[in-house]
Amino acid sequence: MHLIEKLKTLIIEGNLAQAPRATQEALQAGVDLREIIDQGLIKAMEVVGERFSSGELYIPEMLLSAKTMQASLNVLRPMIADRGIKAKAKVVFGTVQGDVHDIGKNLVIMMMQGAGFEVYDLGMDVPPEKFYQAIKTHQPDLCCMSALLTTTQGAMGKTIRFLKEQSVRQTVKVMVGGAPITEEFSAGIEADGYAPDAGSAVEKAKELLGIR
Ligand code: B1M
Repeated sequence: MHLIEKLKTLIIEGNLAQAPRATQEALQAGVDLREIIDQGLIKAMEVVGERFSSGELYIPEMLLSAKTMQASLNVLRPMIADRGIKAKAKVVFGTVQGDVHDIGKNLVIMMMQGAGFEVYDLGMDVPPEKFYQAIKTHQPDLCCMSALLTTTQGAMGKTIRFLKEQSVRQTVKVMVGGAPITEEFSAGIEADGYAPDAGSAVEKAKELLGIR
């Protein structure tokens, strides 16, 4: 099997033991770094995202694929730094103020990293001021917020209002998600987009940023 196809299959299967070795093999065989990332890692996570969204894969399998992708990415990291390969987009991401649920956020972040995004993880219980500071510091293309409680989803609107007051709202797209969040809620707080799960979150982010 072609080395890239082999690597892609290992990531889809979540084969944490063999994928990093296959990544090394592809490098040693002279496969271009960009091709390993785009056709191996990113393509694999696209497949995983689609299968998760369609209910064919479940959270544990998706987490394992994401971990496998990250292990492969770690093999490539020194070369990526050397070559100065640019991320597809910059993202700041946090679970909103008052909310400590971060499993879903972490999953979405792993999928975004799999898609070639550079993500700054602000953690959980993130107040509006911290989102603002991160936007000032990192100048991201996208600001992502996650909320799992009906009592904390209001903090998303509060954060967007704060970004407006500080005059940075127009510099960044805002995407929201989490179990209680709906399309209507997202529109009501004037977010730019909403996604129901980790697979579609990557697709939505690309759509918002005009990335194909
Ligand atoms: Co909590 N909890 N919890 N909890 N907890 C829920 C959410 C709850 C539904 C359980 C229940 O009552 N049935 C309920 C919320 C009720 C409500 O408000 N409607 C609840 C409650 C009430 C609470 C406490 C208040 C309990 C208490 O103390 N009395 C408390 C609140 C603490 C706080 O935040 N201040 C609390 C605490 C906790 C733990 C700390 C124990 C733990 C969190 C650990 C952690 O995250 N590190 C916890 C857990 C684990 C859960 C459940 C069981 C699982 C949540 C989860 O991780 N799901 C949850 C019940 C349930 O869902 N079965 C529950 C898996 C995860 C992959 O899914 O986070 O939905 P999810 O993420 C998805 C999508 O939503 C989407 O993609 C992800 C992957 O597909 N997504 C995005 C998420 N963010 C996105 C962002 C995007 C796009 C998509 O764009 C930016």
